[in-house]
Amino acid sequence: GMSWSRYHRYNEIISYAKQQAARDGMVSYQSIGTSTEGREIGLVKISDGTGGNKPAIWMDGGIHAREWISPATVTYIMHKLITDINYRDLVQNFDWYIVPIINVDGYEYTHTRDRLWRKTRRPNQGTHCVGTDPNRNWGFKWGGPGSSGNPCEQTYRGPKPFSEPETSAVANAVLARRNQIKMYLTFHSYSQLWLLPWSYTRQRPSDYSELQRLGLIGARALASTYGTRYRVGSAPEILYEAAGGSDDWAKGAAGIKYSYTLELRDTGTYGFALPARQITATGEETLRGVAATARALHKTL
Ligand code: 0X9
Ligand code: ZN
Repeated sequence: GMSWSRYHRYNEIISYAKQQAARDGMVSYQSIGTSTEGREIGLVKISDGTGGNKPAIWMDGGIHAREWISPATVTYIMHKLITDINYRDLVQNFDWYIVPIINVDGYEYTHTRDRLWRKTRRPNQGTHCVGTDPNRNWGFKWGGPGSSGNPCEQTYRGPKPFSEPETSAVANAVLARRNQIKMYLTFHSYSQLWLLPWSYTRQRPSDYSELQRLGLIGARALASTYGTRYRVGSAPEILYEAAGGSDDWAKGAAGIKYSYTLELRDTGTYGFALPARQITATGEETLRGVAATARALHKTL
């Protein structure tokens, strides 16, 4: 099993995912690519296996290395979808694709060298500064506002779109299932925000009110669990403008209508160093938010 009382290393999370796949016929595991340092990027599929693909929901975590609550929460939700009968409807109505950690090298680096590392670990040419911001590296409106061309900055976009093997692997896995995936959810921390498209521009997409409707349903269900309040809105309106993120790419390039970034707990008391004793509560409230949004999505299909 998995303990929720501490944050786990990359190997533990991947082993857990593989164990679930070995034990439960509803769960499968595959590698979708390899990081710069040679780590496997794992994708879990949860599907009740009545043959044929259903509408699907994609969830990923750990784009940013230091945001430990993200892989922990995604793993918690995965665990509940597999084991808790209260969420069986969600597995009957949707296939779930889950990547617990995208930036696997960066995640390990935050455990061994630098707790506050954010970027990937690929060396850059002509500088000693290492890494690319994997949430400025996606190939939709790449190079726009809020991204840097300087490899020494935290928001370095990389030398070209999908220069990082990690973002490229995830993008290819999403594209291969683009017609099946109805919602894209990516988990970051911190600030307690349910972010709606777009992030690259202040302009709202034409379906903004529909995206906002499902976001508000999620945020309300999340808050009703332990009172954790989220703000719902686009990044330029409630955070900052930033181009090259996975959320904008999922909507703008992969054509997935419902695309959201969740910024999990907290609002700054602990920030990225959220204590492990908050994993269960964060996992539980986020699960309820995701479940409510997924059920509302199902009604629209
Ligand atoms: O800046 C980011 O990538 C995210 N915030 S974080 O503190 N986790 O780094 C916000 C991402 C919002 N979406 C896009 N900018 N596309
Ligand atoms: Zn982040």
